[in-house]
Amino acid sequence: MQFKNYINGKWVTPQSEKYFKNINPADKNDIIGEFPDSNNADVNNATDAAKDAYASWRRTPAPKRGDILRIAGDIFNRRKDELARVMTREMGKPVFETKGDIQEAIDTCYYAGSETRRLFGNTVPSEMNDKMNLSFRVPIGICGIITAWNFPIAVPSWKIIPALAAGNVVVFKPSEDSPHSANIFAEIMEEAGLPKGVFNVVHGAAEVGNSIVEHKDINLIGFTGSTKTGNSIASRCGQLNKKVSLEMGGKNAMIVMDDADLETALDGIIWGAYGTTGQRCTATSRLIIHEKVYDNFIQKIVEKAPKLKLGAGLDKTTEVGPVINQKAFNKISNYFDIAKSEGLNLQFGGKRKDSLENGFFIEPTLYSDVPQDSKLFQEEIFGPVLVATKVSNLQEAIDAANNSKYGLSSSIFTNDVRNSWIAIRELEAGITYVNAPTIGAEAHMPFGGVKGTGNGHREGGWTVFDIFTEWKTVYIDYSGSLQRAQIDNY
Ligand code: UN1
Repeated sequence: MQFKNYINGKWVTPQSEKYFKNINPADKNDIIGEFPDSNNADVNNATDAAKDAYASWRRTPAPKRGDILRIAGDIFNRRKDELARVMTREMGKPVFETKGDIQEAIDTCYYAGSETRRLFGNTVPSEMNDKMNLSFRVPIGICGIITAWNFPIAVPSWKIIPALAAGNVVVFKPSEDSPHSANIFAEIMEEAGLPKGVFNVVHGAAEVGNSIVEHKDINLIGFTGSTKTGNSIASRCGQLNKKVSLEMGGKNAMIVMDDADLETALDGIIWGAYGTTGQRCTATSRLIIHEKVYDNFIQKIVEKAPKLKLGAGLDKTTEVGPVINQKAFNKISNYFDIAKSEGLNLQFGGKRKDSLENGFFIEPTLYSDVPQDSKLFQEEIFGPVLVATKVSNLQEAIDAANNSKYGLSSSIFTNDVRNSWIAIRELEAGITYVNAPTIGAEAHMPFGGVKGTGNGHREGGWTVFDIFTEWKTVYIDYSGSLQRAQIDNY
């Protein structure tokens, strides 16, 4: 089956007349369909449509925009089961996880939809008599949204829904690994009543991404993906004077202190490290354990993790799905070779799942006693690979956690209130969990990271509007004569 782009409220074939194949990562022989391998002309068409639509969308009363977004939330809810299966088929994670992915979008629709009745500004006294100062949020214009495949609905929704709530219009380039989910996203926005041209989907690869970044009418780029691509987009946006928000890699650490509840910490590490097959930017990929409980805790993981059931996400009994594609499979396998050459201590895994040869299946993996200068301790692997390190006190644990170029999420398991507050204060990360793994962000809270993870922005919650709006400052003088600021009043 051939799928189309969604431009100006219509499903259209690409100007390029080229297509790429999307396959099921759990079964390479299952072809989901062909999607447009679009070009510059397709991006131009989408941007022209968005530009036309912007004129009236930005003037639509914000609460009316919110009404449409809340209806979109209702439709995501109605289509949850069906969309979850589509998403699982194209990106692999089990259906209970893809349902959670959609739930984040539902939450975002309801939250951002109701935020349109606030979008508060500030009213401030003037320095002068008979004058009032105020400031309020205004939209930015056309937003180019470029996202990854690991949360095909949730992550785009974190950007697209608040962008629209604030009165912007969108040109969306989904990942080539999750294009079908993006088309259903567009169907839902259309059914919710979004006017034509306000939201457009252009499928494709780097050419589409580059055209979006370069387009003179696109005012903002919202990007989630690799650090390498994000950095190059940001430098180009710097030259073009475009606003850019980046959400890139993570190498998130979980600390387990000697006073921790080890059974909860065990459940936490299994979910944090191997849930979504480790393919979350928030995945728990480093485990830092107090020496007093180190051997015991490693042993608990060794007993539990290898029993996780690998398989196709559409199978109800599956706990861990495949990795996304051949490239990811090769990249992760290469880390197993690096681990061998570094002489790392393999506890389990470290190889493909041979019995599931039709898909990209990799066994959950644990290396213990991993030195902090190991590539596996430092680099984002984006797979079911966990490294563990031993420390002798809280300060060493925090130093180990902070020994990373990334700073997205972090976690500490402890029952000591002092340990937890010191960790909250000292961990260099945008997010810190106490007694929970590094995953599980909620849609109404700020989401993002420090250091190599981002560029200072926070999606989610109220802070996302700092990305998708500008401030308009207004001075209203009702004195009836000219009052010169800083001169006549001093
Ligand atoms: C991501 O990996 O890009 O907190 C987002 C979590 C999810 C979102 C992850 N709610 O892990």
